[in-house]
Amino acid sequence: MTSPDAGGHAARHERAKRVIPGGVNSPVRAFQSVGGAPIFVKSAHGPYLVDADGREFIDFVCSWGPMILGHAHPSVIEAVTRTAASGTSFGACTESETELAEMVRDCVPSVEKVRLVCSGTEATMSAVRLARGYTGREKIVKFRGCYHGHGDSFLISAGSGAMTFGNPSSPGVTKGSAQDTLLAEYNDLDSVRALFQANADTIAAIIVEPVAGNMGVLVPEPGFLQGLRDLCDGKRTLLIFDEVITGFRLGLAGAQGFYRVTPDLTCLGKIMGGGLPMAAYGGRADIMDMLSPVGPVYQAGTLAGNPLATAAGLAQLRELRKPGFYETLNKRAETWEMEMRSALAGLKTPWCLNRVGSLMTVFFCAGPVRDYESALKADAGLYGRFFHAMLDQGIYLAPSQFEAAFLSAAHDDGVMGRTLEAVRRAISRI
Ligand code: HOZ
Repeated sequence: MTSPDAGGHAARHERAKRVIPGGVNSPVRAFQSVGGAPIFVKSAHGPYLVDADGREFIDFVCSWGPMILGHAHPSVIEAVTRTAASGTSFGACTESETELAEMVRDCVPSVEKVRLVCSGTEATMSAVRLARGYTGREKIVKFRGCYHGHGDSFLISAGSGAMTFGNPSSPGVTKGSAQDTLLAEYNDLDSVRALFQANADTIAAIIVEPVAGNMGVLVPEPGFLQGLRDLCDGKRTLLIFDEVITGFRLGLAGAQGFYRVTPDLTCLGKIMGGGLPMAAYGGRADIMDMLSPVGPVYQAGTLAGNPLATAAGLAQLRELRKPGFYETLNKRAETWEMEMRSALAGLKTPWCLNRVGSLMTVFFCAGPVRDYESALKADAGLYGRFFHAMLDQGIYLAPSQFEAAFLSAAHDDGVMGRTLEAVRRAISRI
């Protein structure tokens, strides 16, 4: 099945493919696992994307998370345009960087010091290098199906596009990198314990998405995150929370506030940049002060703390700090889940819905979906048919089974009502 205006997008995609590998600058955009040509976006406002033919879609991708206020929020746009008029990059210090760092520290209690970078990938790569420098150890533990960006250490049994396209471990990653990454199973503390037993005193860090968001949404089972904390304690192993998705999404203090587990280092991105390239990693001051120029662990960036991204991030975080923001968003997400469950009740084949806060995935398989293996049981072909049945009705979902749906503050009752009607029609067709 293809969307009605696939012709125009197919031509645009063909043109893009002649100069860009696969016609995309990030693989999950390519629609490869759902079929058809990707839509080309011209603009966006509130909960809507507008494609190059002028067709409007309700957007549940929200740029993969950053657009928690909806697209083109007036405060963010005003901050960016005002700042741009004074120059777009200085490669020198600005007070707004300090202000954003202070805001992150004030919101996320485990963060005493923070370094601003430009992408989630940069944040996770740098956090792992810092953990290695701090501990003097080389190995890290990651979980199968978790995705921490495209750094070499992480493209081993990775989620997101790597999982979607069936290349969870990428060629080009050296054997050396691969052997320093130890693989555990999400929600399985015994698998982590076994790695600690077999690799005593060599593990620099455990890195985990506290709520897995890149093999679809997986909920951490009670005791899992605290169990990781306990395993690290006393072993001089650092616990790194990759909160690139959950940071400022589940609340101002992210998943660590939601589940009350304190990591040593935290990686942030997406929401904290208001849709511009901005990310960060931070944590205990004694660890962060190992970074150059204070300490010997090197990490740098010409555009790090860029004034436009900093202004967008500050503007967005100020909105999120207004009283009641998360209560309203999470309440709406709760209603969304209930209504989705009732709409999906008409589906003849098994399904399983996972939600934490305003992140949700419907897996087309019997539940529970709690780890990589159970996520892989989802019927990606059926998801593809559902995706296109929704796209035909003007609803844009993630073009892969193994991603999250994101709700924004702009997804009001009217928008959600239209979406649920579309879900009912879609499941009668697939
Ligand atoms: N799941 C990915 C980020 N968390 C999707 C974005 C991308 O790879 O382009």
